[in-house]
Amino acid sequence: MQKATRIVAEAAFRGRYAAPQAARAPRRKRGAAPPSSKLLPRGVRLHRTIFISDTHLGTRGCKAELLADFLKHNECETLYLVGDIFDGWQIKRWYWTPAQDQVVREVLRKIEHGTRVIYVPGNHDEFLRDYVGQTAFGVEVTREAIHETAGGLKLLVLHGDQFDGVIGCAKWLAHVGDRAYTLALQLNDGLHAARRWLGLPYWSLSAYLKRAVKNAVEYVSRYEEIVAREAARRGVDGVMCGHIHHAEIRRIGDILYLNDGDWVESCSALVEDAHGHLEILRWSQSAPQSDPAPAASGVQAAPLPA
Ligand SMILES: [Mn+2]
Repeated sequence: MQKATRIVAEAAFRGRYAAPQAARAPRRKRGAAPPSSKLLPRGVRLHRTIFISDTHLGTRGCKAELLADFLKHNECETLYLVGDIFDGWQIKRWYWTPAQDQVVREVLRKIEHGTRVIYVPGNHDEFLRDYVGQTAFGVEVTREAIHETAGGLKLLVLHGDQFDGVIGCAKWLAHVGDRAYTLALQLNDGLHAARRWLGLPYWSLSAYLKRAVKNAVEYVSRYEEIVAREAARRGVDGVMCGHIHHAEIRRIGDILYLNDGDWVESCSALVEDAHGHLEILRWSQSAPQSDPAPAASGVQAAPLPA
């Protein structure tokens, strides 16, 4: 059993995007009573809104135990599933575990207890885009959404894959850069021996990796800028997306750029409290500790296949 731990990040943002005056009363769901902090069991936190994406259920990469644990210990009035929740691309190699089952049960339990769940499909679960405008099992499916924070900010909520074509950096190289780190260390010795045996000249793996990481970082920042530009064009205050597996809260011009990360590597969610404060939560097995500032994450900026 995973120990519930919470790592708080981006504390600096606390208060910066808070409600200018008193927070507005959150909108109540029709019918079921909303979750109330008075009734919460110990160790459970109540948020106004939780955003998660890129859980890639159905793959081996999905950190389902941690995700189920997170959902168990974090309640909310509204839960946004910001795409790539199920991985339909892996349907031929479908991988399902009791923990992944538990994730689904946790979401359904939330609905039963009055949480509004809004599902914005991504590219890996685009088969669900056929259900846009419909509600299934209490989950509202929509192409994109506008979320208004308790502080009155209008956030455009979308997965973000529609910007892939205009980024102009090689995503596959960013992807390779990410994968290369884990593989390279294992392959390094064998690779050098093999190249020597084949009579090939020395080839610097580290130089290659440096290039790949630089590309990955460029990819992320290009993506963030393009998404923010779209948000500005749409006249909203901010944009909440996923897709590149890189959690972030930052200002880009007048736009508040928010990305809730993923549950393949970083195990992160973006949460809003009753006053409209926005923060990134990272869920981990280890003891709670402060999360370094986003810029300090360095090589972890490399995105995954989005
Ligand atoms: Mn995606």
